[in-house]
Amino acid sequence: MAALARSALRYSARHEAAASDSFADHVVAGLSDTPKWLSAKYFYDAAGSALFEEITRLPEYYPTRTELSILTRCAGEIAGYIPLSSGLVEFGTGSTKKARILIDAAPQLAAYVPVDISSEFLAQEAAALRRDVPWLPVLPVAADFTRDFDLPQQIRSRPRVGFFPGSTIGNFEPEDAAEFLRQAARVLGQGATMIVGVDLIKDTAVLNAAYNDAASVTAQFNLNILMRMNRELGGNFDLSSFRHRAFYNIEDHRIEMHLESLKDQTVKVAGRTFSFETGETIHTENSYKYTIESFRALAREAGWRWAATWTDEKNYFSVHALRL
Ligand code: AVJ
Repeated sequence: MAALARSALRYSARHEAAASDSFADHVVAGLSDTPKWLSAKYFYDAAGSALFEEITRLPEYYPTRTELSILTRCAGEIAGYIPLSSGLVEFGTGSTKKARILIDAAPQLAAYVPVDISSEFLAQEAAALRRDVPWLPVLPVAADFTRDFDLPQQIRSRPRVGFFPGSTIGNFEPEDAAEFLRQAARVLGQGATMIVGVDLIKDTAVLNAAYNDAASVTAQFNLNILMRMNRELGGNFDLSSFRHRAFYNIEDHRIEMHLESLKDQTVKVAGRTFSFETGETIHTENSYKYTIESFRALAREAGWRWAATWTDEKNYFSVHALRL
């Protein structure tokens, strides 16, 4: 995950329509609504990105280590879906850790194109990768990966492989996830391949534990958005009068994260005043979980043909290869 801002993740079509691109407008739109909401993309300021890195190392948070184990164990097979002289396009590259596993297994790659909204972070990651993998042209693109963007000239005439790890797709509403896959198809073009990491539906206790860790790092990560509003938007949120809540919503197949007000209170932020009742929440994140079948159906609906799926022995996480 990026050390700086994460690329834009649309929380839902409704929210997107209500909120403009600025953090202040977003906060005013989200906190004026009933129920209140904020987009998960605003978690990732410098402090939030560091907290997310900490989350990925928690014993309860299985997704990152499980996906890394799948990529490592299956790299050879996955590389079989990467055509000769193709360009690997990573959507929303934070760290290049996962891409490096594919790159090491796919010497047939002609270029690596990390796409991220944070150009500064991209430049750092690109420089480090060029040092470590001197044979591979690294062509970073600073763009919002949820919007159409132009691929570098150098890979336009080559086969293209999209890479979207981390179950970041789970932050989208399912309709928006399908729209993202359609957009990726447009950007990558005919004949493209897509490799996507998707967290799977599993025992509710395992899911709940992953977002309610004993060390409360996820709670800090969630509460950090209040700190960010205080710092960047002149807010006066009292962090001790809100608490982290996360639970698996079985009907909607998603983890929901909320910040719950522990008392009746008013808060000033972005030049406005918002009131909270005791128990009222700000809905800060959805993290959708899929079955292998439900993800294949989503991909199919978005115009992709399923090609292969890799999982771990507990079926906690999945990596899919799709073809256009
Ligand atoms: C980065 C969206 C995949 O949903 O598991 C981790 C973010 N939120 N703990 C996830 C997150 C709380 C994470 N994703």
